[in-house]
Amino acid sequence: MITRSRFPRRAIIVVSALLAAVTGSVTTHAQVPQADGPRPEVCDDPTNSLSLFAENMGGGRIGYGRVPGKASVPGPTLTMNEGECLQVTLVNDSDKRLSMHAHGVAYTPSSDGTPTNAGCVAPGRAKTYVFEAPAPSTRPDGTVDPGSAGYWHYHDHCMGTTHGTGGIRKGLYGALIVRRAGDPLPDRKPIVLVMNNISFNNKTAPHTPLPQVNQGERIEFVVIGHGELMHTFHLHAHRWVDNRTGLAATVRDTDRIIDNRTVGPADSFGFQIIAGEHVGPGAWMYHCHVQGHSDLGMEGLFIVRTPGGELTRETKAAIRRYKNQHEGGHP
Ligand SMILES: [Cu+2]
Repeated sequence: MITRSRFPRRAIIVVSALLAAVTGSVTTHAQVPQADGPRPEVCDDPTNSLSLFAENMGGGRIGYGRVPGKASVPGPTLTMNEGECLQVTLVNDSDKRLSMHAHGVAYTPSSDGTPTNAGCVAPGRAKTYVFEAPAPSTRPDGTVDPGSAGYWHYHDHCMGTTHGTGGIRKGLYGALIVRRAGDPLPDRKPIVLVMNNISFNNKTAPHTPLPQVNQGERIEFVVIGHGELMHTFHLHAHRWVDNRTGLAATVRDTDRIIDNRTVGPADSFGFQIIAGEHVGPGAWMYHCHVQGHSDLGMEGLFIVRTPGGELTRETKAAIRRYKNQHEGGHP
């Protein structure tokens, strides 16, 4: 529920605090009149808050992490539900200016994460960003506000250039999932694959992710593009629907069913599959289908174990062959 705030934020905090003192609870979204013109309809009180720590990693990489010393590429997957508001405090433990810029959600200029809107964080400093995931609704004119549910992402927008080109190149990116009420939840943490120049997650085979899951589990993939190149993402032996969730609404659904999708810079999509459905356990390749890119190492394995969690002999042999094919690959 969003409001047009008509008082400065400081006043809203005071009002909220007073209400909390009186009623023992905090209002989620203050409703106050407007004095100084319209301002963006972004929440004032977060539903959830968390910290991200950006820091230098090995191999010239820089990543985001949930706790100091645990940065990763990609950074932590952030998840919101439509209607929620997320506050993220970014702590810059690296030696370069950086930020966090989110796709798909709503924010005021101060949470834009760009140099233009003074959203960068100097080394040793911290900054708090606030993001809202609007829910769909009907506007007064009868048209539809589509909401914000989707497979989105966040990334640096300050390092190297005003577009964060240097930060993205070094690994400052991650997935942001906004769910709609009723969306099915996966059985495991989402598998996030970022096609960043000639790499998945800044790695080439055989160092790309090799996620292992059990046959029959509901598995969620999030695929994101970054860098300078156009890619195509292909997953072997599985298929999904080319829509918001990757899921068919009914058995008569007419949306296109695909197993390969174009991914340009900052494109993102996701889907859920049942691991090994119709095909069983195996080492199932995922790769960029631009042939020259896959030949340069843009590939990995989606490893489906038996329902009981065992690797079959055939799967083990395939993993060995895959590793042998890529001996000497770049870490
Ligand atoms: Cu490619």
